[in-house]
Amino acid sequence: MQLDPAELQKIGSAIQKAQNILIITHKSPDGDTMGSGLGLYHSLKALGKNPVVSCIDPTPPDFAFMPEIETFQRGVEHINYDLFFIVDCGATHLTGQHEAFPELFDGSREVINIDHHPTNTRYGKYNLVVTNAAAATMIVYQMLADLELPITRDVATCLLTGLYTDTGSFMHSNTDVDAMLIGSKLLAKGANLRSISKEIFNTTKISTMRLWGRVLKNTYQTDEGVTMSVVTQKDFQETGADYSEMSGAVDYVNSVPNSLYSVILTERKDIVKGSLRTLNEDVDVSAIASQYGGGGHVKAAGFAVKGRLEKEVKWKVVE
Ligand SMILES: [Mn+2]
Repeated sequence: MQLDPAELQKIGSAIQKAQNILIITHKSPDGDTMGSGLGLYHSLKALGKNPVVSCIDPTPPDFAFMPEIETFQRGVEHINYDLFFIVDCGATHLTGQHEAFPELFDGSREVINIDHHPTNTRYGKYNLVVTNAAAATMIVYQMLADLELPITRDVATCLLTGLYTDTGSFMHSNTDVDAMLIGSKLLAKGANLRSISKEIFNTTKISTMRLWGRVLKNTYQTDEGVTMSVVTQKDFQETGADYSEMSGAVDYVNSVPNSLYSVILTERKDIVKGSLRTLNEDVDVSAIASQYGGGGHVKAAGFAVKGRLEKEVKWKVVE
C-alpha cells in the first residue's frame, strides 16, 4: 500500500510535536474502528505520548480480548489536545462529535483523518484516505511502518482485529494482496490471531442465537432476487439481544445462492436501519443505500431512515 509521501511527512512532524492526543472512533463501534483507535493508542503510548482513545458508544463485550480495551473513554468532554486522530469514520457525523465540537472539522485543528470509505469528504487537516484498503487498520499499519513508529504485539493484535473483522475473516471480496500482506506482517509482529478468531468468530451468545433465529425465520427472496429479512424492536426485547448482536447477520443472509443483493431492515426505536450486502459483480449497494441517505462500500453499505416496521397483511379469499 502506497501512502502519499507529502501527507505522511506532515503527519510525522505533527505527531512529533504533539504530546496530548485524542483518538476518536465511530459510533456503534466495530472491530475496525476500535482496532484502529486502540492500535494507535498503544503505538503512541509506546512512543512516550499521552493518548486518549474515545467512542461515543460503549465497546461491545465480544472485544474484551483486545489489549487494554477498558482504556476507551466514553464520549469527548473537551478538545484541549494537541492532535486528533479520527479513524474509520466515512462522515463527520459518525464521530457523534460534529455538533458538540464543529471546530474539529473546519480545518482549524490538527486533525488526522484515517479512513477507507469512498464517501469520506477528507474533512481532516491531514487525510490518509485509501478507498481500496480493506480496513482502516491497514492504513494505520502502513502509516506506523512508514513513519517507523512502534508496532508492538498489542498494536499488531488491535490492527489485525480490524483487518479480520472488515474482511469477514479474509472471506469478503475486499480480501486482496495488500490485505494478506499486511495480515502476515501483523502476525510476524506477534498479533494474537487465536484470540481474535475464537472470540469474534467462534463465540455466539444464546441471545444472539435467538435473535438470528428470528432473522432466519423472516428471510425471504423477492421476485427480483433480493434476499430480505426484518427484525423488529419486539424481536430485540423478546430475545434479550442488543443491536450489536446483529453484526454479521446480513452476511449470513447474503449467502443464499443467486442473491442480487441482501437487505436486513432493523427497527431501532423510531429508526429503521438497512444493512446491504452483495456478492454480485454488477451490483453497487452503496448506490442503493445512498438513495435512502446512506452510504458505504460497493459490496457492503447501509442507511437509516425515520419510521418503524409494519407487517403488510394481504387478505385473500379461500374456499
Ligand atoms: Mn472499516
